[in-house]
Amino acid sequence: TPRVFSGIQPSGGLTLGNYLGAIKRFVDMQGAAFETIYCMVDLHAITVWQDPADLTRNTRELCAGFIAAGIDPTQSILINQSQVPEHAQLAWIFNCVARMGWMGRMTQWKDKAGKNAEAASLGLFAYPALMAADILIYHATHVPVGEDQKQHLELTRDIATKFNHDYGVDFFPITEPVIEGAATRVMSLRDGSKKMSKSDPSDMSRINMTDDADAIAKKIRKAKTDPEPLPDTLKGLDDRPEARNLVNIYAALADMSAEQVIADHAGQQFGQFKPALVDLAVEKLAPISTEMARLMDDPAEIDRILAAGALRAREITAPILRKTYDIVGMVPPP
Ligand code: AQP
Repeated sequence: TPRVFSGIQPSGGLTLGNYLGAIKRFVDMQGAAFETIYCMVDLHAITVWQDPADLTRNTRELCAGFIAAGIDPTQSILINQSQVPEHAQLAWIFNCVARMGWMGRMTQWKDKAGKNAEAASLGLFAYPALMAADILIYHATHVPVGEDQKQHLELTRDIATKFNHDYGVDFFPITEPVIEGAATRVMSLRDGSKKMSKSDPSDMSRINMTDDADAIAKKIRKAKTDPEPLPDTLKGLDDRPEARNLVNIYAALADMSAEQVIADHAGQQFGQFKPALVDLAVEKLAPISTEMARLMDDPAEIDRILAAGALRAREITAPILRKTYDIVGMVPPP
């Protein structure tokens, strides 16, 4: 069976963008067709400063979010990155395979380091090599992600290709990004040209997975739109990023295509469409946030789930790391 790996950073609360672009699709891939491994990537999170107590809490809350959204920890392997040391060990090897120039071209690096790259952490620069290691330490072949991760996945392929070529082996697979669905790029509710992000300073720009029904309703009601009614074809949304975003969110929440949503709501004003979206969002998201809160009441149980996941993961990662060291020429331990 093909193996799926993906991760999310515990760098703040989960957003609707993380849910629709990632977690909901992780749930869809769970089942007989794939072996699924999902990860809280805490080592990635600390590439920018994280308050230690917040990091612990956010990691547990992310785990609760995965489970509440439908990831079954007995069916999928659910892990916290730092508990499976082979991720970081393989990342070092990949730091020596990847080239400075490749990393310097990453748009996420350029965006996050900004104008003051001298002050950014070395870890932020090396981020994509760790991400390649996360994936390839499982020989994963499929990686479901949002649109923003496409470039990092291309780099993962480059690293696998160069490693295989340099050492004359056919060891690491060339991974396929899986960027599908109506909401591969959920945009900010305040600005249709920016992606919805947990680190946006404005809380009104995003829906958090912990928001209650009132907060969800308020944010959607206040979401930026234009004065035109909804068109009768998708094409009519081409220059209307905010309207397009709300249609995409509706489609992804309802498991419909954006075309279907337009067909059903053509000609409606936002005064009509937004309340329909509020109802749908509350119906789909409220049970998840309630379940997250329930799970968070028992952090020891979450820790047990993560520990069990790490044991299962290491059955896969330890032999792959051993083989990698062997290929590289490291003297094996007795
Ligand atoms: N707005 C989005 N639309 C669709 N998918 C998204 N993802 C994130 N934002 C959107 C997808 O969620 C997964 C995990 O992302 P992450 O938390 O590891 O990193 P990120 O992309 O940096 O997420 P944020 O929310 O934007 O965090 P900050 O603000 O800390 O940078 C990925 O699959 C991503 O594509």
